[in-house]
Amino acid sequence: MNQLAVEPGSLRQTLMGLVLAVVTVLTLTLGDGAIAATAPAASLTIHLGTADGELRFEPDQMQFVVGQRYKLVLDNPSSEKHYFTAKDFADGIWTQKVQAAGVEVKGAIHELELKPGAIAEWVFVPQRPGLYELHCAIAGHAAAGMVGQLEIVASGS
Ligand SMILES: [Cu+2]
Repeated sequence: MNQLAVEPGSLRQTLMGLVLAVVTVLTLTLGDGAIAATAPAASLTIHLGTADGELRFEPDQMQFVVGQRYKLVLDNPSSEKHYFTAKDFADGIWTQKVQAAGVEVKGAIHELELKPGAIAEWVFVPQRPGLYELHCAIAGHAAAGMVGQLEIVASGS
């Protein structure tokens, strides 16, 4: 009754074949964003306001490359709350997640409010090249200079 016995060599080949098949299926199933999601993220930081109360983003200009994965760290070193408002930019990226104070939000985000001392991490992959405006939505802050520019450039440019 040895009908089910398999030679060790051929069993190993069968398993290797299975592994290859699974890897192939996974690769074909995952979209661009999902593949990029496993790549290491370049970490960048933007401060919302300054410790001495200046109404500006620091830095107020940033460039991103299509298809690369970024972790954008936003913090608020000032004593008042600020907004990171960049709606067109948010439409031009694929957001993997936004993480803040133990909470992870998945999916599209257009605007973040940061209270004094708050930190948030926005992990995303730029999709659409363009020059996008950033501002703080608190009354008077953009007029006082709390604006910026976020640029997405095509890879290789
Ligand atoms: Cu502000």
